[in-house]
Amino acid sequence: MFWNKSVETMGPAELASHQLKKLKETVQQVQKIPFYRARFEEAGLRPEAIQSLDDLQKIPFTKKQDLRGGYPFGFLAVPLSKVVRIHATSGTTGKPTVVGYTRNDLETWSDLIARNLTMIGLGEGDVFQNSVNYGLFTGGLGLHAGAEKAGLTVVPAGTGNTRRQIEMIRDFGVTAIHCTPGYALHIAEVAEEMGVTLDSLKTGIFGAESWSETMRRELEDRLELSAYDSYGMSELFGPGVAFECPEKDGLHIWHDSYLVEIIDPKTGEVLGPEERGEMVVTPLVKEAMPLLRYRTGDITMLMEDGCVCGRMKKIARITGRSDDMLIIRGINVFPSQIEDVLLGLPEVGDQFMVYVDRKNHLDEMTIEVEMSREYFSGELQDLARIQKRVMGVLKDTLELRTTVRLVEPGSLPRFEGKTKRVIDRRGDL
Ligand code: ADP
Ligand code: K
Ligand code: ZN
Repeated sequence: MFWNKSVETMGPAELASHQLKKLKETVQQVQKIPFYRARFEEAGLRPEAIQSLDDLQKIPFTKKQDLRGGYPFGFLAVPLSKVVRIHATSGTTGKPTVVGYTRNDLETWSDLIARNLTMIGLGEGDVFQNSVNYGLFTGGLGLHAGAEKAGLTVVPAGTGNTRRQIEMIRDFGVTAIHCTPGYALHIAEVAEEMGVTLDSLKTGIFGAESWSETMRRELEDRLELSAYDSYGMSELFGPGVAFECPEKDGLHIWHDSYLVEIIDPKTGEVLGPEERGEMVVTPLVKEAMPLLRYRTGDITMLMEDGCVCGRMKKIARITGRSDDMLIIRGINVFPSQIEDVLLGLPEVGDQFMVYVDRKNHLDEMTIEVEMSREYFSGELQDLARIQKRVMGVLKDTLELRTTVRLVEPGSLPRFEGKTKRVIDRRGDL
């Protein structure tokens, strides 16, 4: 099922000419922003110099820092009176960035989300619980509007009161849910405590943070649903940028709306398909806040092969952010790798916290992890054996020695929104 078949399955030649036309329009649109006029001038670049898709590479990158410099409305290409909504990033990596939408932008955005929902078979007849924050976070109102457009019955649950969330799923016969993967796990945990099952629930849409295949299996088993990865970011409207189809092998990214490049985050060099690096996106459809070559910080690659569903080329699942990668004694570690290891060990639960310290000029990583209830005997020798085993498996996977501290089930924080598992104390004195 397609929302807009001719666009979603556009062939390469048609796509390229469409992209070039939209790119030229975008280059014109950004000239209304003083930052970009200055940028073009500094680079000795005239907007008319962009005549092919390759010319894109003449344009300097735009970084999150640049947007921060324009806080709050410096990147609007339209008067504030034409902006009908404002959102902001969750500020995972510092001060939030404000984004604005014209009426057209909201239509374009909800249309992209409707494509995604239709792609995984959702539509009229589905009851959709949107269990994310409805404030400035784009996931609330964003998914909400897209789901209404696609004809779903929307339950704007927001976050919090997990028992009530579970009652709503059961009472309303909810068939699909959207939340962070971390919160989904918590819902599973609470449903198990309540001794109830969520039989109506068939589809889970999980995003806003990176999660692994192991986590997918865990969520699919415990909630008995089919779990899909959803990717987006506020600067690119919000959720709806890329989404898994039922193949669950990479995410379709909408190339008619987003021009994608993958670069080496250190050198800025553009990489080829199947080469992993930082994704740089030029949105082609934004009116209020157009951007050129925006550095997302997210690590992925463009996949070479097409998909059996016939839609546009995919990107691989995001393995992390170039800036949430930890460097511990010179070794790159993504929190998702730790999560993957812990999910594979029945002795421990799914919740963990990572602390990084510097002692005698050496980085030390300490991982607090909850025991799983079945293995929590309280016997000291059991604890020591499990601790040793977890440290051993982590060492084999990360190629790094860590300290593991086992804590009681249920004692670590749960997150309703984005998970914050890493506390890096190396900068603190
Ligand atoms: P912030 O950058 O402050 O977190 P956003 O709420 O806009 O603000 O979050 C966008 C970011 O969330 C993305 O750049 C990406 O790092 C992360 N993200 C969103 N969806 C996914 C996903 N499905 N997989 C991995 N990371 C994701
Ligand atoms: K179910
Ligand atoms: Zn597909």
